[in-house]
Amino acid sequence: MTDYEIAKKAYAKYGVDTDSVLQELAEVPISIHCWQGDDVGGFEKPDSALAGGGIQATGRYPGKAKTVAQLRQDLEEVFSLVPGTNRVNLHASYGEFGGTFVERDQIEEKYYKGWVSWARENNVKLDFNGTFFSHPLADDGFTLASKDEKIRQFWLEHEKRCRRIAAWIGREQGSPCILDTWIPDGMKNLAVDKFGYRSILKESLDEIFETEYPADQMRDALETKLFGIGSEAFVVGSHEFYMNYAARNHKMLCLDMGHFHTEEDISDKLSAILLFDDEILLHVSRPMHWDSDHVVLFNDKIKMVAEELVRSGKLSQAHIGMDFFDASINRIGAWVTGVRAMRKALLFALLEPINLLIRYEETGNGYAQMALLEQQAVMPFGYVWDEFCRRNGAPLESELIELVAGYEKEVLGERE
Ligand code: RNT
Ligand code: ZN
Repeated sequence: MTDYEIAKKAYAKYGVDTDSVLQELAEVPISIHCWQGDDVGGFEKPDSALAGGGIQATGRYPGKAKTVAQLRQDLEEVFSLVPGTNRVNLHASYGEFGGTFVERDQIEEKYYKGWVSWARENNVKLDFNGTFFSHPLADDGFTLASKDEKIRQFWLEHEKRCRRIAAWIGREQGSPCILDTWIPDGMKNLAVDKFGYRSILKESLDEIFETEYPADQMRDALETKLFGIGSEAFVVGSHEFYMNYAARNHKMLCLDMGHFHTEEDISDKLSAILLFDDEILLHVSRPMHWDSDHVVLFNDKIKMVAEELVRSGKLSQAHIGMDFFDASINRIGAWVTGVRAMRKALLFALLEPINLLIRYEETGNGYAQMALLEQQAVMPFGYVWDEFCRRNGAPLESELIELVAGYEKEVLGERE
């Protein structure tokens, strides 16, 4: 018997069919964020770098992608190292601007044409994000909620164009492009007119969503946040703000795992939100003490999120996007480990004997429910994961270090 056959038998004892789980898992899309490859720099200027907005990439590991071509090459390497269906999540600042500076309120479809063709060649679909940071007009901490009408108009125009571009991408690729909107708006010190700023943001959103796009072209997600560096005292787009806005306006919420109090259980929010909203976008991240955007690992928090999506039967209504950026280690390795961790968590969740667990729970057999959950950790999960990698043409866990080192030597090492 092969390792996989042993595992298949072990799970079958609990009524879980590993073959059909592997099939289902392969089809769940994970949207790979482009910004792990260049520390959220983008390509607006030759020396574009992440600035402001309360997010930070730390580290100076060599080999970062400095051109669109390099970033694509790195993403292709990532595709070869992660099993399952991938999408790619682009930020507006990653357009191909052809050597000239294009203001954010002037972006157009044509700057993303190259990405659409590249995505087609690589058999991936694209998602999109407006870029509301690393810009002088975001420097005073407000964009769509700004009391400066000129600043607000600038960002309104940016967002309207992002939605139009997302819809165009969706049409081109025959799959809805998820547009995530995260704005940094907030205050470092005491905020007095909170109601005023939130009213302005609501007004801006209402204006933005006046234009409707078909759901098979693009869908909007609004990303909530607790605080950022420089917005410790007040964030306009808080969880409550967007949760209400999304539910009343049929928009999606984006829950970033780093955007809550560190002890909050993100997984517990899903059933409450998905009961009222049709869909959700996740930004899967690993906050360490704060919204630090560490590489996602196969840990309890991520397993709990995956379990909740599977147990609730809402997996297909969740759009899974990754959001982390670590500049202190090999960036390809960081990407690969994070995306594979998410995929592993989904596999772990799909392998649970859910019906049996529910039966124990319903019949008041709390101990059996607990013991069966505990048993999941010692089931031959690794054999099933290896088989998934094999079936999807990706390397095994044990092969990764060498492959990432090889790419570093051959490709990253050649970049100055
Ligand atoms: C910031 C948000 C946002 C960004 C990306 C780059 O706190 O998480 O999603 O990380 O847009
Ligand atoms: Zn995020």
